[in-house]
Amino acid sequence: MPLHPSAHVSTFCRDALPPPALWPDLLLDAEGGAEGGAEGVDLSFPPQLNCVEELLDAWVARGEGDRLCVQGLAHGAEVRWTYADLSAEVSRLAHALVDDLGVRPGERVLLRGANTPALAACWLAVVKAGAVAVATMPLLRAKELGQVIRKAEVRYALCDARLLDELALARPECPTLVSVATFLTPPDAPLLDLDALAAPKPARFEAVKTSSDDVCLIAFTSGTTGLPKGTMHFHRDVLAVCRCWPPECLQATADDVFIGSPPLAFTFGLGGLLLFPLSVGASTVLLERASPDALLPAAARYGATVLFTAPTSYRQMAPKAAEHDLRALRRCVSAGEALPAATRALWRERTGVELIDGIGSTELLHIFISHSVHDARPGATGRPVRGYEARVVDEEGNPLPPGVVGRLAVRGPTGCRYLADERQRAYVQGGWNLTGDAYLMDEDGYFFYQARTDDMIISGGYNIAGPEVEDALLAHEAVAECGVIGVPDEERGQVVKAFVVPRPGFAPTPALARALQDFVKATVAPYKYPRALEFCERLPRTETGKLQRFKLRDL
Ligand code: 3UK
Repeated sequence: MPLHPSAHVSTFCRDALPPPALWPDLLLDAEGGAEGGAEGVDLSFPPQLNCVEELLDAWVARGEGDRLCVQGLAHGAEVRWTYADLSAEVSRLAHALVDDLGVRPGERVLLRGANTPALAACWLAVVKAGAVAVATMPLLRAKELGQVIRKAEVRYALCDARLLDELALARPECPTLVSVATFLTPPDAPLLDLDALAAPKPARFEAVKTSSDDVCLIAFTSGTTGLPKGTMHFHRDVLAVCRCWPPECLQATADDVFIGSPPLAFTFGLGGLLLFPLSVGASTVLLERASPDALLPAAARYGATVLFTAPTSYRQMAPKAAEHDLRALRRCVSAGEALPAATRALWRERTGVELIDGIGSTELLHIFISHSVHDARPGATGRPVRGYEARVVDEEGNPLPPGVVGRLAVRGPTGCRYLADERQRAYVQGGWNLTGDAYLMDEDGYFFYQARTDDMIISGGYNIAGPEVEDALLAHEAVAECGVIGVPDEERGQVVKAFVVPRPGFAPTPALARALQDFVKATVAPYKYPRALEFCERLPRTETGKLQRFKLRDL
């Protein structure tokens, strides 16, 4: 499939795309792809497309500019921007980027900040100006920032003034980075203040006429080994994910108020807290701090109706949910790691809301297997989202029958394109994206997560999935959180070991350990029970809520 003529002046992104033979199959309608898309979803895109024009400016053009769009804090004060406000702000910023910083189409612009209206405006301005947004997690340190900047040959950085230190530390090692501007800059600070540059600019900026297959964002994903991988996504990919999962599974309307915790630098957060609300004309609340303790009161205060966060966050919030007025809440989405059936049940019991689980990945941009509130099945992630196909395959890539555990393979309108990375060959094989997850599909086409492929525990000849054992433990009243891994064992190869964080009021005694082991034996096949069990105060997790099993193994 030939690409449309690019509007990029910097050809870096096209040059860094994987060779065509290593791309995944793309299921798009006519124009773009050979396969044809799904019924009921428009996956055709014009040759020329700037996704910000569609997501933001189109609402103003349709006379909906007065609708509430973004809420959050700026310099400690509440911000309430309408679509017209945000559109004007984005235009002024885009002028500043082009006129003052010299940003040209196709150049990479790093974004660094916690979730705020200002960060969202910067992201949209970069993309509207035809440049490429490289958003980074606020907790990244100089070393990791340097890796990202060098890999994506980033030329400009837009940084929340409060997070400048680590970026400044990285800078000497980053020859491509020519300028750093700040937003949310304190008055009189000796910094290149982006907002001061933008303030006098016109409130209209003609979006750069990018091609629908020009790259507009590079999202970095870090595994446990090697340099972070940059995944490249097009303007049309941004619209494709808005057209697939949200209408089918989330069913949001223009009156919804979105809120949640995932950073905009994590594509789960970018979609859930920016792209999806804009795509339906709804509003979004961007919180700098969204720990479970902060999220509940914020959801109540803003009257949030749609919530996005990770499974552990739902589990931690559930006991306190009754203390807050969450009557407006109608959709709660869980992703990032497996949702234990116990957490689903607990959240429903405490809030009355059935969680929507969905598996997505940075490589595929957003969720590709999920369900609506009406067809949730405890323990299952769901079925392929329309527009996507999924199957379970063996080592050679052959489909396996229902009920058999194998590797998850997915394809759809979006897919993996690593920036100049040999690991492309591992993620995409025979046109299918291999996510690295072990799954099984039942007779009804529901997909059941087992474990990460490299995390399957093999003990005494049995294959055991840690998350299943975790699920069993989580049903016990004494367990706040837990993580299950395989540890080396002379006799059995590996044995199942559980790390358990006890709930307040439960003492971490040998008697409790034995009670938990017996509890697991009584709920799942006894050979799966944790022969080793250790209590701890907290579990190691990433900024995106994922359990770091490799750290448990190193303990
Ligand atoms: C795991 C899940 C079971 C799974 C993501 C929604 O998590 C996201 O992207 P990442 O690149 O990680 C991808 C991997 O995370 N995973 C995610 N969701 C689930 N496992 N059940 C789930 N519901 O191993 C997957 O391969 O960080 C999630 C939307 C956008 C995203 N980027």
